[in-house]
Amino acid sequence: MFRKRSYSLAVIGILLGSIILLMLFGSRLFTDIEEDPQVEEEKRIVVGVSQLGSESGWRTANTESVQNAFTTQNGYFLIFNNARQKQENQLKAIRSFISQRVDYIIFSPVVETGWETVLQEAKEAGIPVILMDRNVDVEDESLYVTCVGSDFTAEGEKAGHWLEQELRRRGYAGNDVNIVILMGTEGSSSQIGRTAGFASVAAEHKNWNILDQEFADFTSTRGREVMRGFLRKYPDIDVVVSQNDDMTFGAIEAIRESGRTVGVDGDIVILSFDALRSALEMVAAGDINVDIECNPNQGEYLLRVIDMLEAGGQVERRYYVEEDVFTIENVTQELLRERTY
Ligand code: GZL
Repeated sequence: MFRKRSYSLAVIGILLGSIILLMLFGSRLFTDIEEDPQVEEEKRIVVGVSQLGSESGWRTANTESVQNAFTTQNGYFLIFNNARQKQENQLKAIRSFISQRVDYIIFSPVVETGWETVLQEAKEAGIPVILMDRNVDVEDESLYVTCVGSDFTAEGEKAGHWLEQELRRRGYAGNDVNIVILMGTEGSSSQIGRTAGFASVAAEHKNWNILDQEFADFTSTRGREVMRGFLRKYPDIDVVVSQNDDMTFGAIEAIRESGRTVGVDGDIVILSFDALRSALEMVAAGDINVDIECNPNQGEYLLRVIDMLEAGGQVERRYYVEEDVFTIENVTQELLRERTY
Protein backbone atom coordinates (compact mmCIF):
# COMPACT_ATOMS: atom_id res chain seq x y z
CA MET A 1 0.00 0.00 0.00
CA PHE A 2 2.58 2.47 1.14
CA ARG A 3 5.09 1.48 -1.60
CA LYS A 4 2.44 1.92 -4.32
CA ARG A 5 1.49 5.27 -2.82
CA SER A 6 5.18 6.25 -2.37
CA TYR A 7 5.81 5.16 -5.98
CA SER A 8 2.91 7.30 -7.23
CA LEU A 9 4.07 10.17 -4.95
CA ALA A 10 7.54 9.92 -6.53
CA VAL A 11 6.02 10.06 -10.03
CA ILE A 12 3.93 13.07 -9.04
CA GLY A 13 7.02 14.76 -7.54
CA ILE A 14 9.04 14.21 -10.71
CA LEU A 15 6.21 15.48 -12.88
CA LEU A 16 5.67 18.57 -10.69
CA GLY A 17 9.45 19.24 -10.61
CA SER A 18 9.67 18.95 -14.40
CA ILE A 19 6.74 21.34 -14.87
CA ILE A 20 8.39 23.89 -12.54
CA LEU A 21 11.74 23.51 -14.33
CA LEU A 22 10.09 23.95 -17.73
CA MET A 23 8.26 27.02 -16.49
CA LEU A 24 11.50 28.50 -15.17
CA PHE A 25 13.92 27.56 -17.94
CA GLY A 26 11.79 26.22 -20.74
CA SER A 27 12.00 29.34 -22.82
CA ARG A 28 15.81 29.18 -22.65
CA LEU A 29 16.10 25.47 -23.19
CA PHE A 30 14.20 25.68 -26.48
CA THR A 31 15.15 29.16 -27.55
CA ASP A 32 15.89 29.20 -31.19
CA ILE A 33 19.17 31.13 -31.07
CA GLU A 34 17.92 33.11 -34.05
CA GLU A 35 15.32 34.72 -31.77
CA ASP A 36 17.85 35.52 -29.07
CA PRO A 37 17.94 39.35 -28.94
CA GLN A 38 21.69 39.20 -28.24
CA VAL A 39 22.36 37.27 -31.42
CA GLU A 40 19.92 39.50 -33.37
CA GLU A 41 21.73 42.57 -32.04
CA GLU A 42 25.06 41.22 -33.32
CA LYS A 43 23.59 40.87 -36.82
CA ARG A 44 22.40 44.50 -36.89
CA ILE A 45 24.48 47.17 -38.66
CA VAL A 46 25.87 49.47 -35.97
CA VAL A 47 25.85 53.17 -36.95
CA GLY A 48 27.41 55.90 -34.83
CA VAL A 49 25.84 59.32 -35.53
CA SER A 50 27.35 62.56 -34.26
CA GLN A 51 24.70 65.28 -34.68
CA LEU A 52 26.13 68.79 -34.25
CA GLY A 53 23.41 70.10 -31.97
CA SER A 54 19.76 71.10 -31.61
CA GLU A 55 20.05 74.81 -32.46
CA SER A 56 17.13 75.10 -34.88
CA GLY A 57 13.86 73.65 -36.08
CA TRP A 58 15.75 72.40 -39.11
CA ARG A 59 18.15 70.45 -36.89
CA THR A 60 15.30 68.86 -34.96
CA ALA A 61 13.74 67.65 -38.22
CA ASN A 62 17.12 66.39 -39.45
CA THR A 63 17.63 64.40 -36.23
CA GLU A 64 14.13 62.89 -36.47
CA SER A 65 14.83 61.89 -40.06
CA VAL A 66 17.99 60.01 -39.00
CA GLN A 67 16.36 58.34 -35.99
CA ASN A 68 13.39 57.24 -38.13
CA ALA A 69 15.78 55.67 -40.64
CA PHE A 70 18.25 53.73 -38.50
CA THR A 71 15.76 51.62 -36.56
CA THR A 72 15.90 48.07 -35.20
CA GLN A 73 13.16 47.12 -37.66
CA ASN A 74 15.42 48.31 -40.50
CA GLY A 75 18.24 46.13 -39.12
CA TYR A 76 20.28 48.88 -37.45
CA PHE A 77 21.65 49.60 -34.00
CA LEU A 78 21.91 53.40 -33.70
CA ILE A 79 24.34 55.11 -31.33
CA PHE A 80 23.35 58.81 -31.40
CA ASN A 81 25.25 61.71 -29.86
CA ASN A 82 24.24 65.41 -29.71
CA ALA A 83 27.41 67.56 -29.67
CA ARG A 84 25.57 70.73 -28.55
CA GLN A 85 27.33 72.88 -31.22
CA LYS A 86 30.84 71.98 -29.96
CA GLN A 87 33.42 70.49 -32.31
CA GLU A 88 35.31 68.95 -29.38
CA ASN A 89 32.17 66.99 -28.47
CA GLN A 90 31.95 65.69 -32.04
CA LEU A 91 35.61 64.65 -31.97
CA LYS A 92 35.01 62.79 -28.67
CA ALA A 93 31.90 61.08 -30.06
CA ILE A 94 33.66 59.96 -33.25
CA ARG A 95 36.61 58.55 -31.22
CA SER A 96 34.10 56.71 -29.03
CA PHE A 97 32.46 55.24 -32.13
CA ILE A 98 35.91 54.09 -33.33
CA SER A 99 36.68 52.42 -29.98
CA GLN A 100 33.26 50.73 -30.09
CA ARG A 101 34.15 49.51 -33.60
CA VAL A 102 30.87 50.63 -35.16
CA ASP A 103 30.22 49.61 -38.77
CA TYR A 104 29.66 53.18 -40.03
CA ILE A 105 30.17 56.72 -38.73
CA ILE A 106 27.80 59.48 -39.87
CA PHE A 107 28.26 63.09 -38.76
CA SER A 108 27.15 66.64 -39.56
CA PRO A 109 30.35 68.71 -39.07
CA VAL A 110 29.59 71.88 -37.11
CA VAL A 111 32.41 73.64 -39.01
CA GLU A 112 34.39 72.64 -42.12
CA THR A 113 37.92 72.52 -40.66
CA GLY A 114 39.74 70.49 -37.96
CA TRP A 115 38.71 66.95 -38.96
CA GLU A 116 41.80 65.46 -40.67
CA THR A 117 43.24 63.66 -37.60
CA VAL A 118 40.04 62.00 -36.39
CA LEU A 119 39.03 61.02 -39.93
CA GLN A 120 42.48 59.46 -40.41
CA GLU A 121 41.91 57.47 -37.19
CA ALA A 122 38.54 56.23 -38.54
CA LYS A 123 40.19 55.31 -41.86
CA GLU A 124 42.94 53.33 -40.08
CA ALA A 125 40.24 51.55 -38.07
CA GLY A 126 38.58 50.60 -41.37
CA ILE A 127 35.32 52.41 -40.50
CA PRO A 128 33.62 54.22 -43.43
CA VAL A 129 32.61 57.83 -42.66
CA ILE A 130 29.56 59.46 -44.27
CA LEU A 131 28.98 63.23 -44.03
CA MET A 132 25.42 64.43 -43.42
CA ASP A 133 24.14 67.95 -44.08
CA ARG A 134 27.40 69.88 -43.96
CA ASN A 135 30.83 69.32 -45.48
CA VAL A 136 34.45 69.12 -44.31
CA ASP A 137 37.47 70.89 -45.82
CA VAL A 138 40.16 68.18 -46.06
CA GLU A 139 43.03 67.58 -48.51
CA ASP A 140 42.56 63.82 -48.62
CA GLU A 141 39.04 63.20 -49.92
CA SER A 142 39.39 59.47 -49.22
CA LEU A 143 38.83 60.34 -45.55
CA TYR A 144 35.08 60.14 -46.13
CA VAL A 145 32.96 58.03 -48.47
CA THR A 146 30.27 60.55 -49.47
CA CYS A 147 28.28 63.58 -48.33
CA VAL A 148 24.48 63.71 -48.26
CA GLY A 149 23.28 67.30 -48.06
CA SER A 150 22.48 70.52 -49.89
CA ASP A 151 24.24 72.72 -52.42
CA PHE A 152 24.52 75.77 -50.18
CA THR A 153 26.12 77.99 -52.82
CA ALA A 154 23.19 77.26 -55.12
CA GLU A 155 20.82 78.16 -52.28
CA GLY A 156 22.56 81.54 -51.91
CA GLU A 157 22.37 82.12 -55.67
CA LYS A 158 18.64 81.27 -55.67
CA ALA A 159 18.11 84.00 -53.05
CA GLY A 160 20.07 86.51 -55.14
CA HIS A 161 18.21 85.67 -58.35
CA TRP A 162 14.83 85.93 -56.57
CA LEU A 163 15.81 89.43 -55.34
CA GLU A 164 16.79 90.44 -58.89
CA GLN A 165 13.35 89.38 -60.15
CA GLU A 166 11.53 91.04 -57.22
CA LEU A 167 13.31 94.38 -57.72
CA ARG A 168 12.55 94.28 -61.45
CA ARG A 169 8.90 93.43 -60.71
CA ARG A 170 8.69 96.45 -58.34
CA GLY A 171 10.41 98.71 -60.91
CA TYR A 172 13.38 99.23 -58.47
CA ALA A 173 16.01 97.60 -60.71
CA GLY A 174 18.20 100.72 -60.81
CA ASN A 175 17.51 102.09 -57.33
CA ASP A 176 19.94 101.81 -54.43
CA VAL A 177 19.07 98.74 -52.34
CA ASN A 178 20.42 98.59 -48.78
CA ILE A 179 20.93 94.99 -47.60
CA VAL A 180 21.98 93.42 -44.27
CA ILE A 181 22.81 89.72 -43.89
CA LEU A 182 22.33 87.48 -40.83
CA MET A 183 24.85 84.66 -41.29
CA GLY A 184 24.74 81.21 -39.70
CA THR A 185 27.44 79.51 -37.63
CA GLU A 186 30.84 80.91 -38.65
CA GLY A 187 32.79 78.42 -40.78
CA SER A 188 29.89 76.04 -41.35
CA SER A 189 29.42 74.98 -44.97
CA SER A 190 25.84 76.30 -44.97
CA GLN A 191 27.07 79.74 -43.87
CA ILE A 192 30.02 79.71 -46.28
CA GLY A 193 27.97 78.53 -49.27
CA ARG A 194 24.91 80.75 -48.78
CA THR A 195 27.12 83.82 -48.23
CA ALA A 196 29.22 83.13 -51.33
CA GLY A 197 26.21 82.29 -53.50
CA PHE A 198 24.31 85.47 -52.65
CA ALA A 199 27.49 87.58 -52.94
CA SER A 200 28.14 86.25 -56.46
CA VAL A 201 24.78 87.63 -57.62
CA ALA A 202 25.07 90.86 -55.59
CA ALA A 203 28.45 91.55 -57.27
CA GLU A 204 26.57 91.97 -60.58
CA HIS A 205 24.53 94.87 -59.16
CA LYS A 206 26.44 98.05 -58.27
CA ASN A 207 23.26 99.51 -56.73
CA TRP A 208 23.03 96.67 -54.17
CA ASN A 209 24.71 97.96 -51.01
CA ILE A 210 25.50 95.19 -48.51
CA LEU A 211 25.61 97.50 -45.46
CA ASP A 212 26.66 94.76 -43.03
CA GLN A 213 26.75 91.02 -42.40
CA GLU A 214 27.20 89.33 -39.03
CA PHE A 215 27.22 85.77 -37.64
CA ALA A 216 24.06 84.93 -35.66
CA ASP A 217 24.62 81.16 -35.17
CA PHE A 218 21.36 79.96 -36.79
CA THR A 219 19.41 80.74 -33.59
CA SER A 220 16.40 83.05 -33.12
CA THR A 221 17.95 84.68 -30.02
CA ARG A 222 21.09 85.74 -31.86
CA GLY A 223 19.03 86.69 -34.93
CA ARG A 224 17.01 89.12 -32.79
CA GLU A 225 20.13 90.55 -31.08
CA VAL A 226 22.07 91.09 -34.31
CA MET A 227 19.03 92.59 -36.07
CA ARG A 228 18.52 95.04 -33.21
CA GLY A 229 22.14 96.15 -33.71
CA PHE A 230 21.62 96.57 -37.47
CA LEU A 231 18.47 98.66 -36.92
CA ARG A 232 20.32 100.96 -34.52
CA LYS A 233 23.19 101.44 -37.01
CA TYR A 234 21.27 101.59 -40.33
CA PRO A 235 17.98 103.54 -40.45
CA ASP A 236 17.40 102.76 -44.15
CA ILE A 237 17.54 98.96 -44.46
CA ASP A 238 15.53 97.72 -47.46
CA VAL A 239 16.34 93.98 -47.44
CA VAL A 240 17.27 91.36 -44.81
CA VAL A 241 18.91 88.12 -45.97
CA SER A 242 18.67 85.67 -43.06
CA GLN A 243 20.45 82.33 -43.54
CA ASN A 244 17.88 80.27 -41.65
CA ASP A 245 14.26 80.54 -40.45
CA ASP A 246 15.13 80.58 -36.76
CA MET A 247 17.25 83.73 -37.19
CA THR A 248 14.46 85.15 -39.36
CA PHE A 249 11.92 84.72 -36.55
CA GLY A 250 14.18 86.69 -34.20
CA ALA A 251 14.94 89.35 -36.82
CA ILE A 252 11.24 89.96 -37.59
CA GLU A 253 10.59 90.40 -33.86
CA ALA A 254 13.34 93.04 -33.68
CA ILE A 255 12.07 94.84 -36.83
CA ARG A 256 8.52 95.00 -35.50
CA GLU A 257 9.78 96.25 -32.10
CA SER A 258 11.45 99.13 -33.98
CA GLY A 259 8.13 100.13 -35.53
CA ARG A 260 9.05 99.05 -39.04
CA THR A 261 7.16 96.46 -41.10
CA VAL A 262 8.15 93.34 -43.08
CA GLY A 263 7.16 91.27 -46.07
CA VAL A 264 5.03 91.63 -49.18
CA ASP A 265 3.32 94.85 -48.02
CA GLY A 266 6.03 95.91 -45.56
CA ASP A 267 8.97 98.29 -45.91
CA ILE A 268 11.66 95.62 -45.35
CA VAL A 269 11.92 92.61 -47.71
CA ILE A 270 12.72 89.33 -45.92
CA LEU A 271 14.65 86.48 -47.58
CA SER A 272 15.02 83.32 -45.47
CA PHE A 273 16.41 79.77 -45.77
CA ASP A 274 15.23 76.30 -44.61
CA ALA A 275 11.45 76.54 -45.37
CA LEU A 276 10.18 75.11 -42.07
CA ARG A 277 6.40 74.77 -41.96
CA SER A 278 6.22 77.53 -39.31
CA ALA A 279 8.15 79.84 -41.67
CA LEU A 280 6.06 78.89 -44.71
CA GLU A 281 2.97 79.90 -42.72
CA MET A 282 4.61 83.36 -42.48
CA VAL A 283 5.30 83.25 -46.23
CA ALA A 284 1.61 82.50 -46.83
CA ALA A 285 0.71 85.41 -44.52
CA GLY A 286 3.01 87.73 -46.52
CA ASP A 287 5.50 88.34 -43.64
CA ILE A 288 8.41 86.51 -45.30
CA ASN A 289 8.84 87.33 -49.01
CA VAL A 290 10.77 84.20 -50.04
CA ASP A 291 12.05 81.04 -48.30
CA ILE A 292 14.80 78.97 -49.96
CA GLU A 293 14.25 75.35 -48.97
CA CYS A 294 16.98 73.29 -47.30
CA ASN A 295 15.65 69.77 -46.95
CA PRO A 296 16.51 68.11 -43.57
CA ASN A 297 14.96 64.75 -44.51
CA GLN A 298 18.26 63.02 -45.20
CA GLY A 299 17.66 59.73 -43.36
CA GLU A 300 16.32 57.85 -46.39
CA TYR A 301 19.24 59.04 -48.54
CA LEU A 302 21.70 57.84 -45.86
CA LEU A 303 19.95 54.46 -45.66
CA ARG A 304 20.28 53.98 -49.44
CA VAL A 305 23.97 54.88 -49.31
CA ILE A 306 24.66 52.26 -46.63
CA ASP A 307 22.56 49.67 -48.49
CA MET A 308 24.76 50.26 -51.56
CA LEU A 309 27.95 50.02 -49.50
CA GLU A 310 26.73 46.83 -47.79
CA ALA A 311 26.09 45.35 -51.24
CA GLY A 312 29.66 46.24 -52.26
CA GLY A 313 28.45 48.94 -54.63
CA GLN A 314 30.08 52.23 -55.56
CA VAL A 315 28.58 55.46 -54.21
CA GLU A 316 28.74 59.01 -55.60
CA ARG A 317 30.95 61.60 -53.90
CA ARG A 318 27.90 63.76 -53.17
CA TYR A 319 24.15 63.31 -52.94
CA TYR A 320 22.04 66.47 -53.08
CA VAL A 321 18.58 66.40 -51.50
CA GLU A 322 15.69 67.92 -53.52
CA GLU A 323 14.83 71.52 -52.66
CA ASP A 324 12.43 74.26 -53.79
CA VAL A 325 11.88 78.03 -53.47
CA PHE A 326 8.72 79.20 -51.72
CA THR A 327 6.80 82.48 -52.07
CA ILE A 328 3.21 83.52 -51.39
CA GLU A 329 2.39 82.27 -54.89
CA ASN A 330 3.21 78.58 -54.27
CA VAL A 331 2.64 78.04 -50.53
CA THR A 332 -0.81 76.45 -50.46
CA GLN A 333 -2.83 75.25 -47.46
CA GLU A 334 -2.51 71.71 -48.82
CA LEU A 335 1.29 72.03 -48.93
CA LEU A 336 1.30 73.26 -45.32
CA ARG A 337 -0.91 70.35 -44.22
CA GLU A 338 1.29 67.76 -45.91
CA ARG A 339 4.65 69.21 -44.83
CA THR A 340 6.63 66.84 -42.58
CA TYR A 341 8.82 69.58 -40.99
C1 GZL B 1 21.66 73.48 -43.44
C2 GZL B 1 22.00 73.36 -41.99
C3 GZL B 1 21.71 74.62 -41.27
C4 GZL B 1 20.26 75.06 -41.38
C5 GZL B 1 20.06 75.64 -40.05
O1 GZL B 1 21.97 72.32 -44.09
O2 GZL B 1 23.37 73.07 -41.83
O3 GZL B 1 21.98 74.38 -39.91
O4 GZL B 1 20.02 75.94 -42.43
C6 GZL B 1 20.78 74.63 -39.18
O5 GZL B 1 18.73 75.80 -39.66
O6 GZL B 1 21.03 75.15 -37.94
